[in-house]
Amino acid sequence: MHSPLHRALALAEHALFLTPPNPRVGCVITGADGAVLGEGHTQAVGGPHAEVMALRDAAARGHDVRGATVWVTLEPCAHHGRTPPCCDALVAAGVGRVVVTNIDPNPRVAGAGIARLRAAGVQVDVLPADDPLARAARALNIGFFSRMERGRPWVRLKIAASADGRTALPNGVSQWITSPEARQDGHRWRARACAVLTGVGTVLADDPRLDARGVDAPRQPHAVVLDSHLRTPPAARLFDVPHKVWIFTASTDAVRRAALEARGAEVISAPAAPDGRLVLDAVAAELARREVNEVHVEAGETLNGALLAAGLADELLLYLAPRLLGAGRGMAALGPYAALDEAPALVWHEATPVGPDLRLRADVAGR
Ligand code: AOF
Ligand code: ZN
Repeated sequence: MHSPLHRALALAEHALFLTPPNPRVGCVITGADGAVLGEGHTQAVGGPHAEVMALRDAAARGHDVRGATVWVTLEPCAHHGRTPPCCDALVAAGVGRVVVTNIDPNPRVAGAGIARLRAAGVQVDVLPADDPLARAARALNIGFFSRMERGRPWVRLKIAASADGRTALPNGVSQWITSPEARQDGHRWRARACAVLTGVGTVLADDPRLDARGVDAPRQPHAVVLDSHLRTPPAARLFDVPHKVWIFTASTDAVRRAALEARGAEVISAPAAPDGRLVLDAVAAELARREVNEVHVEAGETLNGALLAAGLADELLLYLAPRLLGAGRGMAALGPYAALDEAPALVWHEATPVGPDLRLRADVAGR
């Protein structure tokens, strides 16, 4: 059955590039006859939430929302964050019922919004967690849920490869294995992330800009470089883009640090393991502390392998080209394993043609 929650979810999807680090939330208000009185979605961070946008929309259309039903894709907030609590706005407006897809995992909300609505006499219904709409609303904000529930971002590894999984020829040539259509699609995935992350090896080899281009996105993800020894060149192209640049390092070289800071980077000290590599768990925790929900990784096989081995890679976003390269670089430096069950397992959940290529998505199965 088509419920107003489907419309609310579609509104939330419209906010895909807009709201991070806030979750994308949609809200529809219906009258007794089911007619839509108002609707809206979360605005850019610091702006109004979905419920407030829907209440304003109803007011602008001249509708009375007393006794109305509110359909919203996340529990209305109960806290004073950058904006006042939505549950209070709904109570003040006199709505009769609120239907929510998911409880807000933010510990400052986490059921308190629902409790306050009920205490004010508003009927509140929450979908079961396995309802397809609840799942879809959660998936839309997978990074927000990850940050709130696990204290770390949702990490998506984007890899472009040949059909036999090669990301570059033995001589290093990798541009362009996949098509312009696949590359453009990849930019949409960059744009929805809070951060685009790579390793210094990729910066030195490819000089990527790490921005989202050709996407109608109102904000740019942060660019993050993992750079143990501060080898990022101050002339790197990623500095030419109007995004924040965060460089994680274990180096204490003040001269290099100053040169990068002069280019606008924030240099962040992180612990290193005895082998000199950054402790990835610490980097992930710091990214979450900085309100990073989704991390879009475009790195080489070393960092991809390290993230997978550390259990920090949650999802693969693969673009496979219709070409066989034979010898060449792989997707992720892992193993060698002696048994199949030692190797990370995946759960495929999407296969879509993009131009001449295939986009494949898989979750990394927890072990
Ligand atoms: C809602 N409706 O549309 C969204 C919510 O700093 P603030 O005031 O913007 O609050 C951000 C928090 O509000 C965020 O972490 C999440 O818990 C919740 N997001 N809540 O009622 C919305 N986007
Ligand atoms: Zn709110």
